Amino acid sequence: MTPDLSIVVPTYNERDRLAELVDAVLTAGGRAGISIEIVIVDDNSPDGTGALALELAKTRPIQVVRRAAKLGLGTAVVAGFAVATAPVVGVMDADFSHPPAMVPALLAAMKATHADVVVASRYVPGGSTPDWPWSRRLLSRIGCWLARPIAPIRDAASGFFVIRADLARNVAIQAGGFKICLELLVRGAPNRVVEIPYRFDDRELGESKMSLREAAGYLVQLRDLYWLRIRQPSHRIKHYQQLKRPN
Ligand SMILES: Nc1nc2c(ncn2[C@@H]2O[C@H](COP(=O)(O)OP(=O)(O)OP(=O)(O)O)[C@@H](O)[C@H]2O)c(=O)[nH]1
Ligand SMILES: [Mg+2]
Repeated sequence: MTPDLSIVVPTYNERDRLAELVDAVLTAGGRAGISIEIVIVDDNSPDGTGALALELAKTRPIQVVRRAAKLGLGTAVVAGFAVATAPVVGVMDADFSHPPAMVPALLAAMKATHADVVVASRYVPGGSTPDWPWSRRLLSRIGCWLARPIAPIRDAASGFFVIRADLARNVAIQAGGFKICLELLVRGAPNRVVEIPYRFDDRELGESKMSLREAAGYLVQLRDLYWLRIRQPSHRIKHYQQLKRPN
């Protein structure tokens, strides 16, 4: 039977909490009456996450994609979308930054609003990043603000979203485009996009892993996407809506 939603979880050294995450997502789906397939994409994690994922897949609706080396978050998501079987696909982190209980709400919002993409957002009213130091908040805000002219949503750098599977697969995501949501919004130009607030819970307090290299990669991605928009000015999101935090 086709699941309602395939959620891609890229993993690199996530052994400690992966089983807990999988159960939390599936339980949330069960409560909401939706069937969820989880697609774990592991990049040969040294801690054995891949083997654990295969073990979990024996008894749960999980597909496992194992890649030979750490090839990056962006390409992991694309690999997950490629094998997903549901008509709607999504992405979330494995480290509980993204609340598993929100997953059904994203799908429900998609159904209710006929959206093509629903983005869980830190930056619409009700969203937050309570554990972050001001420096990380500032950098993240600047990053999202820089994307506003090409993707008029508040949290274009979000790593937690759902999208129509056909749309996701139609977009040729560039290798460097590690902010996958932004890549899909600009290259895919979905008709209707909705944002829902959520609270981002950091796995570690304080320290940001944001490196200069990541920041430079993001600027390159932005440059490419701005260029695309200049060449195809009408290729853009038509309808945008913010929703309230689900109860
Ligand atoms: N398959 C795969 N997954 C990755 C890779 N890099 C990160 N991930 C996973 O992608 C998700 C997000 O990565 P994180 O390391 O949490 O990134 P972050 O949230 O910016 O950093 P933290 O502040 O440490 O949480 C997690 O589930 C990671 O395990 C990669 O190269 N390959
Ligand atoms: Mg994280």
